[in-house]
Amino acid sequence: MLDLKGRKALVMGVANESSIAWGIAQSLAEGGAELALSFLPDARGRSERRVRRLADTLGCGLCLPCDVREDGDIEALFEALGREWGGLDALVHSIAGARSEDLVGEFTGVSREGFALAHDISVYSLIAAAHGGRSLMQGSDGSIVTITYLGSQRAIPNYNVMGVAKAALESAVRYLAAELGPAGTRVNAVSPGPIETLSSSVIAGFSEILGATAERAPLRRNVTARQVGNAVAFLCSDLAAGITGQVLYVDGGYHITAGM
Ligand code: NAD
Ligand code: IMJ
Repeated sequence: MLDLKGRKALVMGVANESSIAWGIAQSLAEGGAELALSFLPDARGRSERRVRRLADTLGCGLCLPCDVREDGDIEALFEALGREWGGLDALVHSIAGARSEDLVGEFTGVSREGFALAHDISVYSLIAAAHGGRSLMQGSDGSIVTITYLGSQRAIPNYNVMGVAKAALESAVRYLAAELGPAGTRVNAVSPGPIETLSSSVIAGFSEILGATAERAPLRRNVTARQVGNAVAFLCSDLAAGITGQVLYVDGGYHITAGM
């Protein structure tokens, strides 16, 4: 039985109710975990109000701002968790970011700055969070989970610099798993198929991508954020005690197919 009672879990990356991170938070809460959410703050406090309203529905009192481009924000986040909880059992990273102009057209046109930004937000942030949470997770059979995409392995139209960043993210999962394993911390990634969220719905032709994916996937349907959340909850639980350094596809089997 999946049981996360008494486990303390941080979920990074809830922007709104369609965020994959929100599906993950719901699944972890259903498993009995106590939650903290971190969000990207904005000047007007709008995202904070939105995320707090969602957190309240799960009885989650800890909503903490964290812009992962800021070392000080990451330090402050884990300081606050140390103060409030004194330990951490699960850390979920569901964050990506690139310039919109780098997610369309020619990959060779990416700028040095655009490349660095995508890797800073989407890859370095996982390493920095693992570093920040490391001492809090020590001795608790901790679990770190990040969210990747098939564009790390295949040249998917327009995914471009994010594909390179996701390949680096999956490699970081393996290096983190190797380093943190001796302290009992497991590190894995979940790779969902396309889901309509803030980060995907702005992509040109996204509804066509959803349709084509559902048609070709062995399960003949798209996946939901809750299905991703359930896989993350599994990886955070003792049911996955033997799994680390892995990329688990939650994509209806799409990645095994070949188009002809
Ligand atoms: P989303 O927009 O809801 O989530 C992305 C999150 O990243 C947001 O909460 C955003 O605030 C956060 N973020 C961006 N820059 C940040 C910064 N500087 N500091 C802190 N947070 C920052 O979209 P989503 O689709 O739920 O994306 C979550 C993860 O899922 C991403 O890693 C994405 O690559 C991955 N993913 C998405 C899909 C999809 O089709 N939606 C498929 C596979 C993988
Ligand atoms: C993103 C771009 C191109 C093709 C894409 C995607 N496909 C899918 C996505 C096929 C599924 C969504 N995805 C997996 C992502 O990781 C998206 C990351 C992302 C999206 C945006 C959009 C708005 C913006 N910056 C972004 N940075 C990262 O300004």
